[in-house]
Amino acid sequence: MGVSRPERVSLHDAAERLGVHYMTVYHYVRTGRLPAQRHGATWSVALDDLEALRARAPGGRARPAVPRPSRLADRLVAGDEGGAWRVVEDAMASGRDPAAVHTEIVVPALRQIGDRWARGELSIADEHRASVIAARLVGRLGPRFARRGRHRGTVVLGAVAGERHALPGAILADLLRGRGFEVLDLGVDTPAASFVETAHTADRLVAVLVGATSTGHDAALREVVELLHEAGTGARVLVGGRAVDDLEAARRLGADAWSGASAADALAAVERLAREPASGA
Ligand code: B12
Repeated sequence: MGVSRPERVSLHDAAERLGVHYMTVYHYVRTGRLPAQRHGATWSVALDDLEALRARAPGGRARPAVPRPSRLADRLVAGDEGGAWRVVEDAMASGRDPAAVHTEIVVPALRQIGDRWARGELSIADEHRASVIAARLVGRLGPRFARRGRHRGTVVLGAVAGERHALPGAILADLLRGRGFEVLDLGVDTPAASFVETAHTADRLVAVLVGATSTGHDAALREVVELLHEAGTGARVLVGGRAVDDLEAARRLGADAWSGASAADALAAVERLAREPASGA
């Protein structure tokens, strides 16, 4: 006695009080935004928690807060594709555009998963399962980056032979598409000659981005850069990705420039090149 227990209501009541559909409240519960208790087949929520949710939303209506990357990381690791996609939807409902979903939520979530793997908290199997779902999310978001009208020039992008991290390139490709560039994404494990072949076919080539995420691919990076320069494509060759530390490392690999430490850096580097007249050929 003496401790007052918070009053609880059903999800239908909660939906009415928030002025949203029942499924929206159910979604809040499933994604952890609204604490709930299960009694058999039904759920109840505390009025205090409902008020806290309402207080976070402008106008008193339950507008989702920007989800934390850890929420996405948890859903990815749990193998919960539906829950992971709901995190993306919540981010967009909270006003984030698809580019911000990538840079503020998907990329940090993937990095958290890598850190957890490095600390021994996740197995390689966990990481594989999580990245398959992440790839599906990236695929679902892809069409939202399409731009109409004449493109601003072409970027050829790919990860070198031996490199299997596909997500960094796929994400960067979409961010570039969102800025109006045509992107020819060669994916991972790309033979050096394929970069050259693709660069030759590109319409108004702005740059070739050659990347590696895990270390140990310097020889392959150098080979691609050399071949591109020798082939007379006229391409400005940028190397980047997590495995290339800085401009000095990029120069040692023979590149014209470094694409930077983040997606934002890479976008800025390509934007700069797009404003300059093309060199040579
Ligand atoms: C998912 C993942 C995998 C998946 C990849 C699945 C896929 N389809 O992509 C799988 C399970 C296959 C995998 C395998 C391995 N992985 Co792994 N992986 C990751 C993880 C968790 C996320 C990678 C990712 O997508 N990151 C998010 C991206 C978007 O961020 P980003 O790398 O910073 O990329 C941005 C910039 O680099 C930038 N960028 C700038 N310029 C350019 C230019 C180009 C051309 C590109 C492409 C990008 C780019 O654009 C990107 C977009 O923002 C990372 C952890 C981490 N910190 O990233 C480990 C990580 C990269 N993996 C690691 C390792 C060790 C491995 C394995 C050796 C062992 C393992 N863990 O299974 C193998 C090796 C595979 C190989 N030979 O290539 C290490 C690498 C350490 C190192 N020093 O090399 C990391 C850092 C984990 C860790 N904490 O140690 N991995």
